[in-house]
Amino acid sequence: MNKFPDDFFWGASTSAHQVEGGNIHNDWWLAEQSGALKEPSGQACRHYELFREDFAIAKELGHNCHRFSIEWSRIEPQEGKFQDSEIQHYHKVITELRNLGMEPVVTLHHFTNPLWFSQKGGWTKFKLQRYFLRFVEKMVREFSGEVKFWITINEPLVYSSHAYLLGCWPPQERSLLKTVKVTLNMAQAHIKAYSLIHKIYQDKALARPMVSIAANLQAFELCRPTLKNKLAVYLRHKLYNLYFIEILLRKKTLDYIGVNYYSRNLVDVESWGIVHLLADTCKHNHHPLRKNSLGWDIYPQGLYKLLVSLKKYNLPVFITENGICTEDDDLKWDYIREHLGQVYKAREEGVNVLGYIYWSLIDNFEWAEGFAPRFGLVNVDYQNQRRTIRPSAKKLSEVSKTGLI
Ligand code: GCO
Repeated sequence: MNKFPDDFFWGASTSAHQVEGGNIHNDWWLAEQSGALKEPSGQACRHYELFREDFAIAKELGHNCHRFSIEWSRIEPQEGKFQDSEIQHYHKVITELRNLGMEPVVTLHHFTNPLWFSQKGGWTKFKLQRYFLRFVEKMVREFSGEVKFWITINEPLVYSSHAYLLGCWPPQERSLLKTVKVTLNMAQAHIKAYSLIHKIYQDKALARPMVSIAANLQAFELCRPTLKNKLAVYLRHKLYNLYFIEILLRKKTLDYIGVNYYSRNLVDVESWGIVHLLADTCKHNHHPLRKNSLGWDIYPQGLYKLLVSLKKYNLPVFITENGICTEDDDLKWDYIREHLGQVYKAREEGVNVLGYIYWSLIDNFEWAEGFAPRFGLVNVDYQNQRRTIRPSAKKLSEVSKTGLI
């Protein structure tokens, strides 16, 4: 049997809008009310009230860390009007985690924006970054004594492409120019936030924090070994996986690399055009794999390959998300076990992986897909908000408690 080190982090993740319920002051809520999305988030998992119960479950499962996000639109529902009661709420959240012996990993932007911010133009406008930075400064001054691990922005490229290129998330636009602007503005915002966060810790004579983003990495694989496909795999890995990280690395603004990994992208390009090179995938079910309930390929080896490809940056890596939506709990356990095997293998190869955070602790609101996909370690019955721990969660908990796989 293989053993992870005793100080390895084991945990699960959530994000505010997906679990809390009642986040009425953000851009998602508005889009949900307009009927433009599959279903509204509504009360979601009522985690805002039930966080203590949910954390007690995580504790029982042997977790020693927990990732969650602070909802900016709760803290600042109107421009410049900061809500002390909401700040106090997140103090309670963090205190509860600390009391249970779980290291908080705190995300500052997880896809949602305060409505006032998005109505001014949101991330498309360079100048508006200052509002995000003001929020970051406030949060970090508030929570620096209790938090070591920060994630400034979750999956910036997923956000910019879904909201501004594919048009499936608010504000549902289709503009390449805006997509590029949003991506670069988010990179700039992270770079400034990084210095800001470090400065606050220095001023307060606190130990150095660990600051990163959560980068969505995909395994780009060849369907057929043609020249077009090889070029496409190379370009996509560079552009979608590494480009953003490398901007931040050049400015020395990553203390670790947060990795969100789910699936494979099977590259098969029809013609030489740039759009084809950047987007075409195999449509013929060549090299079939097991799939999650959203049809994403299950490809554990991809995680190993990606982790090894990050080795050259010489930074610790934190798996900040990895998970599967499925009704088949045996498949869920296979997914987790096999991915952990790949993490172990990458560690053997010298990749300094600090921890593994499963997505998600509880079933939740999967954005444009609504509540149907079941990613949770814990089943949520949305009729009565009852939580039921899945057998796969108990198996993972054995690993978390012993380190053995
Ligand atoms: C993301 C987000 C999560 C998702 C999860 C499953 O990666 O898109 O961080 O909010 O719910 O990844 O798709």
